[in-house]
Amino acid sequence: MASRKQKSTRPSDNELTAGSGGELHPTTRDTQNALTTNQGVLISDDQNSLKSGARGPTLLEDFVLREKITHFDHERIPERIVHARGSGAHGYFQAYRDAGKLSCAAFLQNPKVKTPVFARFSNVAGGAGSVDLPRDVRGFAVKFYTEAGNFDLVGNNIPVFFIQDAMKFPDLVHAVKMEPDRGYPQAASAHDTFWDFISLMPESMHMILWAMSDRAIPRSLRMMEGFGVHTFRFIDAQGKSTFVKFHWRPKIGTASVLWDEAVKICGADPDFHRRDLHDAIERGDYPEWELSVQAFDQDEADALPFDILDPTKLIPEELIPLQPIGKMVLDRNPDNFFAETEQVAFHPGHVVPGIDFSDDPLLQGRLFSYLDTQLSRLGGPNFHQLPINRPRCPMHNFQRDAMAQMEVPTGRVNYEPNSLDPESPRENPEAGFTTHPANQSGDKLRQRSPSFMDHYSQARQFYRSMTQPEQDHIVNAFAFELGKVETVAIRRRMLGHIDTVDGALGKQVAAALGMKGQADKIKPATQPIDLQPSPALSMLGKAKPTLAGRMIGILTSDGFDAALLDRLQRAAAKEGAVTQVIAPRIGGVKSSSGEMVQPDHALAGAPSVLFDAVVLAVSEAGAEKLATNPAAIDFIRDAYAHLKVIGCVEAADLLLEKAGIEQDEGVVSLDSNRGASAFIEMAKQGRVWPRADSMSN
Ligand code: HDE
Repeated sequence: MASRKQKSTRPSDNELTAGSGGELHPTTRDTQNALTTNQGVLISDDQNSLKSGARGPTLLEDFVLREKITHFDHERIPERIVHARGSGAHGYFQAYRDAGKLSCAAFLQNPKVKTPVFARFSNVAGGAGSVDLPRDVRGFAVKFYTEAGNFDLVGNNIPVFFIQDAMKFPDLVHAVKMEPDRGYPQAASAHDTFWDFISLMPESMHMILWAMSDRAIPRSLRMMEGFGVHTFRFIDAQGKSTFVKFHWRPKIGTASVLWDEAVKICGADPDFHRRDLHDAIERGDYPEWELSVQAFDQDEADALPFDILDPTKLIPEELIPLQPIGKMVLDRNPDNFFAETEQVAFHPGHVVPGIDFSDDPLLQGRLFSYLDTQLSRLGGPNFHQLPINRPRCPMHNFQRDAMAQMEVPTGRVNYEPNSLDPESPRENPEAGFTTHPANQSGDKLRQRSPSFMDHYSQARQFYRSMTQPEQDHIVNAFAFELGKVETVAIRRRMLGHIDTVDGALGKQVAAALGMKGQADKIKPATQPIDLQPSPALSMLGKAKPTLAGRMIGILTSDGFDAALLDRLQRAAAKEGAVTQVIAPRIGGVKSSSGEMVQPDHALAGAPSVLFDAVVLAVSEAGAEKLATNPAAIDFIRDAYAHLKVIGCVEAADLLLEKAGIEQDEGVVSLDSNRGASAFIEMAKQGRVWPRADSMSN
């Protein structure tokens, strides 16, 4: 056997051995890149298991093989029962100003302090390996590592929830997940068990309207709003409580994809959202959100036409405005997906002095559930010691031992009170967390408050607050989802609920399903009322022209105009957009000046659904070739059907013709010198909505 090459090197922490006189001296091996077992034994051969003879059986004695395989066998931990598929990033939160009037929370006091955060965005229904763009609610969870302990704001991208009481959560989740006998559908609510449950739970109607809206198919995790959903409390230094609702608003605005895009993106790039977040942070385009609260007292709460403890209701911001309190910037990708994004353990019960709970019965149930789930997901009660979960402030107590203990607590004292160690941790009545002394009294009973009984008014308000395209999408979403429901009685029941939400909506959905006049008659527990529409609920209504963070796909062919590409790239960069060059082949594309350009994508792997706007920058000869390429025709047809702005050189006319496209205001000529900027101006407006009408005529 060849002798092991030995070098004397500087010792590392885990490589010191005690020498004479207690002195530590280095072992004689190169630890920089030595492959070892988990016990630190150098490995001589990582290619072959130990066998009895070169062709003989493997020996049980091979501890190197067994350790490696055993570790591998246990690499996965149980995935989250909901929100299994998620993407995370590090960053910071910075308060705009001292929020002491509302809350004494340490991280809200000093605008100079940047509090580290870790955010995780997630899908709810699908497994960890499912796709990014099913129709689904998105989780929006943020862990603030504050100087007074960890605060987790575990919210969603929709401000209300399906159910009012934690008792129904397991049923809801069972109903939406794959059906238990057949094991499908994965990551999809369009099946009988989900709609059966929903049709029997009128309290879910408000959330269902949101789930059928564009909110459930976001364009990017960076373009989602986030909500704390429940009413929480802020507590000031004097102990005064103010109710608050939390809101996150993305700096680059909200945006969604169309349903047909969502379906196609799931095939073209199942990691569309995860990649988008990762790439944006890698290129220094850091996503940013503003955190606001709606703050109100008991009198204001009492004046609202619904109960602030009911998580199926929101407070229109036209009634109680948003007060911005700070911003979150995500500026660092995780180093390791498993160690950070997978092992991060959020819990709405992780609050700090200055923040407290309300009696919302859904929140109360969550306060039990999250700690409990971490025990089985992360293997025991020491998950707070994992680097991603550890508080960044000092942490001392007498909790000891248990599975996966990673600390070595010292000393004789592991109890309190004690007299043996005066330095050991003690409680702090002044600065310690004190629960707001809300007065509680009442009979013990299992009952839903009568103040929770109006299930339709806010659903109606939501629908009536949408713009026309948004309303159309809701109709289409219902038609798609209910179209997948096999049981006719469930469809009829749902049509009855939708009718109760809004008669016109009900008619359109029934017509789309070919089920006119078949809606069940629903008898609401409380008759719905007509609330004032809330324009702030519409994403399109409040969208500002922008290309920030958006992606432009430029389809090229050999002989493309290099100067035009340069103009486009510069104009797009000025608006904060990213351009990507697509070519027939990944090996390269030759510009008109003979320069070989390395494209970002081959056409076959870059359908137009991956971009917000597209450009056809082809040469005449290139257009002729592409005219016989189905991927090129699909690229254009889809871009047009998805109401995208299309920039074209004259040579692309042949392709437009082949794709059967009628030129409209959204098809912008790039042939003049002003072409690139005209295209950018048009693309900033977003989708070409009038085209939807002309296409449906
Ligand atoms: Fe969750 N939820 N949830 N939830 N939730 C979990 O915790 C639960 C609810 C939310 O990125 C689980 O660690 C109950 C509302 C997010 O790791 C679990 C109820 C809202 C995430 C759990 C709710 C959320 C979770 C699964 C009703 C929005 C992902 C794994 C009483 C305000 C956090 C885990 C992450 C995850 C329970 C309802 C948001 C099982 C019992 C309402 C963003 O503990």
